[in-house]
Amino acid sequence: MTKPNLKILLCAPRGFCAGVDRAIQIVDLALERFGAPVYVRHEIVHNKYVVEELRRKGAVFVEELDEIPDTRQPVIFSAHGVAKAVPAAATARNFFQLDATCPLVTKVHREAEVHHRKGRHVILIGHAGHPEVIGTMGQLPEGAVTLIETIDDVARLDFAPGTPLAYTTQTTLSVDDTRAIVEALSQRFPDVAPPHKEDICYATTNRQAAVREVAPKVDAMLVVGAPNSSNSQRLREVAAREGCARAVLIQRASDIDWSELQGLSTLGITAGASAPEVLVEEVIDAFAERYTVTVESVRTADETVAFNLPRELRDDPAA
Ligand code: 2E4
Ligand code: SF4
Repeated sequence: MTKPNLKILLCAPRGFCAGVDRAIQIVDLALERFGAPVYVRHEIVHNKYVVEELRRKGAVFVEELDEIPDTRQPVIFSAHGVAKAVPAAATARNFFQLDATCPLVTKVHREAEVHHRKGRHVILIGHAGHPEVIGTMGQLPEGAVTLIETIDDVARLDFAPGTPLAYTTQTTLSVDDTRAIVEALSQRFPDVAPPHKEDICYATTNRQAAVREVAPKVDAMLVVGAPNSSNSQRLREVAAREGCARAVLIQRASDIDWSELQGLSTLGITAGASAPEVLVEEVIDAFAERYTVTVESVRTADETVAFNLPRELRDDPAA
């Protein structure tokens, strides 16, 4: 029996960003230099495959520092960043700390601090309960940050007239939703201080743009990524909003619901910033078993961003 044809449009850029690459490298190098175990607070990035690979090599994942025994082995903070109380508690226990927080998240942390120092109340646009939001809110004292998630939340803000305000955002939000929230915010509070440079990061922006380009051209869009991955969830939303009726988030090939994906002639594939390319390849291979596939890359941006490793892990610490 001949297989039906399927044209796959592969979004580019997709998958690992510079912050994820750096975070995983930090765990790998720590294992190499200091041996197992190394402790990692929270999933280093939101991907089970990545976490399992590192666990296999000797990483021990915990949610909180009190799960870690007294040790001189490295304790690594995940790419999403941590509240100030976390390194403080680690220092109190004499832990050897390695910070895998993405430098673009750290940038938001420092920005929030500057606003606070200048007497501004900080409005954070983000998703409640997400570790990055917990980390950013935890840069400032209790009550100094107000979290908003939607345009409706803007209407509910009740600052006294004349309160100096600033806003910052989570790095992985929907570019379109955030624009609308910021517009509403600036309308209600014309003097609200914006970020120096956009807080939604380059990788989030570029991955969403590629999906926006591909989604209208395909019968279905698969986003390789985890349910707890904010940036991956946003990619699925963008595809659905661009009119792609079947926009689905899958962790890997075994998640594909073949009954839901019948009658395809074109398929878009992308991957969240925390999803390794090997899982994209696995998905393409699964389709190649059922279809005669042609794969075309649709590139909407080139990425050259790379971040330095923490000093403790550089070959030449003076460099
Ligand atoms: C830190 C900041 O934040 P999200 O849930 O998208 O994290 P994930 O681990 O999926 O992606 C990496 C990352 C880490 C993104 N922004
Ligand atoms: Fe950093 Fe952006 Fe990647 Fe998040 S998605 S780790 S902020 S580069």
